[in-house]
Amino acid sequence: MSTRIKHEKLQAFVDEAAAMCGPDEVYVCDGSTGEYDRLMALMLESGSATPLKKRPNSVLFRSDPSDVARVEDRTYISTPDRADAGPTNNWVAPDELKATMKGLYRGCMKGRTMYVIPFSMGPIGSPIAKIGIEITDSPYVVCNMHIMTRVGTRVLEALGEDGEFIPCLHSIGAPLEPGQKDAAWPCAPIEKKYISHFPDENLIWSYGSGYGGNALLGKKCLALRIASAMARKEGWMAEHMLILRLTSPGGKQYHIAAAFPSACGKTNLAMLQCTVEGWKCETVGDDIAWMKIGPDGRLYAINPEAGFFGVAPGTSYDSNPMAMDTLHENIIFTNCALTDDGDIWWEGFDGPVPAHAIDWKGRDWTPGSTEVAAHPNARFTAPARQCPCICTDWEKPEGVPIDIFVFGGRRAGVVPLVNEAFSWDHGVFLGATASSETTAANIGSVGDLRRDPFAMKPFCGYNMADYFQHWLDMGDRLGDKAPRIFYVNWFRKSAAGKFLWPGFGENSRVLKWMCERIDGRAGARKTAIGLLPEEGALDLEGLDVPGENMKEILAVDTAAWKAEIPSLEKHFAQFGDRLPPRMKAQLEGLAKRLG
Ligand code: OXD
Ligand code: MN
Repeated sequence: MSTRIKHEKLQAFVDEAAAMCGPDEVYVCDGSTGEYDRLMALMLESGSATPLKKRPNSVLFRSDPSDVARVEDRTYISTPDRADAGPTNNWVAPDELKATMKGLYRGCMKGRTMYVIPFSMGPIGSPIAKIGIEITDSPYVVCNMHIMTRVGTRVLEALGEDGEFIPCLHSIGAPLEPGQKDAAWPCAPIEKKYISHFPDENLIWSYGSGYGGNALLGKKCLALRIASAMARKEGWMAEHMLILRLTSPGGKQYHIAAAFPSACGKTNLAMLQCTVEGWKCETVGDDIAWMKIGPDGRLYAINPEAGFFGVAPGTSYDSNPMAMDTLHENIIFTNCALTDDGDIWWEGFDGPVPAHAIDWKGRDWTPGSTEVAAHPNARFTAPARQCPCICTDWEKPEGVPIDIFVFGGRRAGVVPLVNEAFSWDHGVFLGATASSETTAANIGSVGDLRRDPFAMKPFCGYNMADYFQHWLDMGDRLGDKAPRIFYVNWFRKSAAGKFLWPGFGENSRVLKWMCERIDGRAGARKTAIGLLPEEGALDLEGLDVPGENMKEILAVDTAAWKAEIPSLEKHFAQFGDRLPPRMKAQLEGLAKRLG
């Protein structure tokens, strides 16, 4: 039985969507386990989900091969003035985009149920949380939202009769005629997919895709694109950042928020297993941080999500044991391979490669095949509470106080292992110029250098130059309570192409140095690009990295940095006179220091 709505504006949103999309039925989600089980049973019965014998209450989905990832070139920030979306976003005028999408939405839910999902980003009642309502015709989306967010009646109760909510309309764009057999993964063709954001109205319209961030609208659409625009107006921050707590042997806690582009090991860092004696790491979040200034003037962060939507390939007991131990039960896997004994598998999984599997397209697969068994963007949807190293305070309504911001990227050369910013403005400059080499997970040729400011390029819901200014404004407000800013590169290689730093758990040594910097206990040497660990300041006890590697990885190659200047200038030039003068001054300062 559908839950009753007592909120006039919400009822109007539901009625309008139903009139436009024409579903057979409307169902308001209560968020119960029974509801999840019922919907999953329907999908198991129809064959769109496959049960996994080896993992209780876990299933595998295979998406349509055309619907496997976020579609950045079909993603729009639709503001009345194009300049407000900025040079890094796709733009169509709101009237035009709405007219096109209304044409697609008309009758698009025929033959289907329209689900109304009340969800909270952040613990219900947290002063940092926000409520959204997702309307969708996909039961897969409902079940994923059950894991990724807090959903149901308790959210409706928090909303009351006139609370604020962010309307999110989603359709897979595949109406069913009477008697028509449904596809295992219904969706619309690529040219009909639209992931649209109207920041002036706090409104999200998504059409044509059932996958990940295109369809689970609480994540990238609400918690980053719309929230970043709201945060600017309201004076807080919505960032593409993991949050972790590090505890020293003496019991002192440090909270770190870190931003990295895709495929730079964000989930691995969030679930780090410290190799330095006596230090402990706990996970607060692996993808998104919402931060507000607290009564004491410090910056407090919550993880607005309740689950992990992690990339499966490459995840193993070697790379991320905590993630592996999160995945034993209650998981939705998408586009992984299926083994003959009823388990999932992907490239990089522990143990022997199975002699036979069913690949993500549902075909027989054997080792040596020219194709991968799991799609490179195959995912697990996992409840965060199942993570063995989830922080005891991960749902604390007021959040955790952030001490340190880290930016980074994947660079084979030039950028050293770690670098501390001279000042807040310099730290904002490091974030604004963050760069990474493309991997197989990105479009374009592997190894191309891309600027991905604050790892927010695909997620900033307004003009990126205004976003830099918002960071500067937040720093002005935080003053001496502002977190310290660092930049890392775990991926530097030797001339022979070998990684110089072991990474993974050993990264805790670098985080320890940052904590000691905060406490004024670790030394740094001043270089043209920032403050680097002085000789002996990094704790390398028990680590088998040759001295010459350490020297190379902490070297500042002035000529190579000078050669970066034109690319930095070009990057900033795209923002024209909207670029904050303080950013321009930082670039000039760097050029001057390099001589
Ligand atoms: C993600 C991403 O899925 O950043 O988190 O693409
Ligand atoms: Mn992400």
